[in-house]
Parts: sequence; C-alpha cells; structure tokens
Amino acid sequence: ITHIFYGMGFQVAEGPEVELEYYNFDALNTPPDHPARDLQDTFYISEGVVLRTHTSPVQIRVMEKQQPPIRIIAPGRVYRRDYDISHTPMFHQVEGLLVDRGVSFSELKGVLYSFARQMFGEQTEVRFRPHFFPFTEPSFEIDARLRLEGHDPEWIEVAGCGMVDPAVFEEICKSRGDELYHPDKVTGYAFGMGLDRLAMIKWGIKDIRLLIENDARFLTQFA
Ligand code: 2U9
Repeated sequence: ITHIFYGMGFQVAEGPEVELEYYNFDALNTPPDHPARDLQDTFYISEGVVLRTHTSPVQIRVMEKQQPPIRIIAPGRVYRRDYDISHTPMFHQVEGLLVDRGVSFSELKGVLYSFARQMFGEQTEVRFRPHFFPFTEPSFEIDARLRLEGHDPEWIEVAGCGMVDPAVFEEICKSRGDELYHPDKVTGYAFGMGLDRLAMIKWGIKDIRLLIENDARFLTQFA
C-alpha cells in the first residue's frame, strides 16, 4: 500500500502509539463527551494519555511542525477496546492527508480510484457513500465492487474519507500561532483504511483473531 501511494507522491510519516488525548481527540474536532472517548472504547494509560485509536494524531503532529503543502500517509498500529470475529484490540491502519491551496474532492476521488485499481485490479468499480466523521466534512465511506472466492461481485466497504473539517485547521492555527493553515487559505482531504480488514477481504479470512493466535498452520500460508 505504501508503494502505491509513493507512486502518487505521498511520503510516510510516523508517530507514537502512546499518545496525548489532545492529539488523538481534541485536535481532531472530537469533543470530551464524544462516545469514542469512553473508557469502554479507548485504552487510557493515565490522565490525558491514551493508546492511539487511529493514526490521525500523526498528521496533526506533522502539520504542527511543517508548513503546507503536505502529502503524507501514516501507517501503523492502533488500539480500540473491541474483540470479536471482526475486531482485535490492536489493529493496523493507513491514513492519508493532503493539504494545499485549492485542493478539491475530485482530487480525492481520483487518488482513491487509482488506489483501488492498483490494489484490487484495473476493472475495479468504486462508489462513495455519504457518512460522518468528526474530522472531515463532507465525509464518505468507500465501497469497491469485489468478486470474493465463490461469490458474485459485491459492494464491500474498504475505506473512509472526506475533506478536512475547517475546525481541524483552526485548531492547527491556534497551536502553531500562525495563519498558514487558515481554512480560507488551504483545503485538504484525508482518508483512512483498516489493513487487517483489507487482509480479511483479500484472502477470505473469516475470523480476524486467526491473525494474532500464532497458529503456524494458518500463518505459514502467507510465507
Ligand atoms: C486529519 C484530518 C482528517 C482520517 C480519516 C477515515 C476517514 C476513516 C476508518 C477506516 C477504517 C478507520 O480503521 S478504520 O476503522 N477511517 O474512515 N479516516 S477520514 O481523517 C483525518 C486524519 C487526519 C488531520
């Protein structure tokens, strides 16, 4: 996945897995009473410190340090209190962020179409469904029409995306103490996908927990 995005000019950025609540939530327009911040959903290390629930805080840290334009992807481990057939408490994401003057949603569509065709095959159809995320507006979920083993083609959710919410840029201006990211000057798009989920789709893995149970009969299939 990083190679596909290198081909479109993105650079890789990384950051801490033990993260300040500020970078994981507040800076991403996610207020203190948001359900994602509940003790039932997020691992708290101490007051104000969490295991990151997405790699988005990496992009906040990059914008604090670097001026626009920004074109990065942030791959890495993330943590949420969930454990069932399709959720493990640790999983992997790749998120992307592009910020510049005059960036539009059509460019986001172009980049994600190109990604889907390189990832799933040249013929892959893609659709965007309206959705909600606190940090993007408008927001969408992205489905690809995929033919899974022994099935007819089916629309399957592969990622989420949207235009960066102006409230996120306003918070960056506050913390930087300048206007380089003022929402009147720049726009941006962001996207995110769960890698373990993509692996389940690509290899027809029915129970995500197999990926971490360390059964050699399962794992050696991918050697
Ligand atoms: C900044 C601003 C906006 C990142 C985004 C998604 C949509 C998304 C999910 C995919 C499956 C999480 O692993 S998952 O459950 N993510 O749908 N992520 S937009 O938006 C950002 C990131 C950083 C500064």
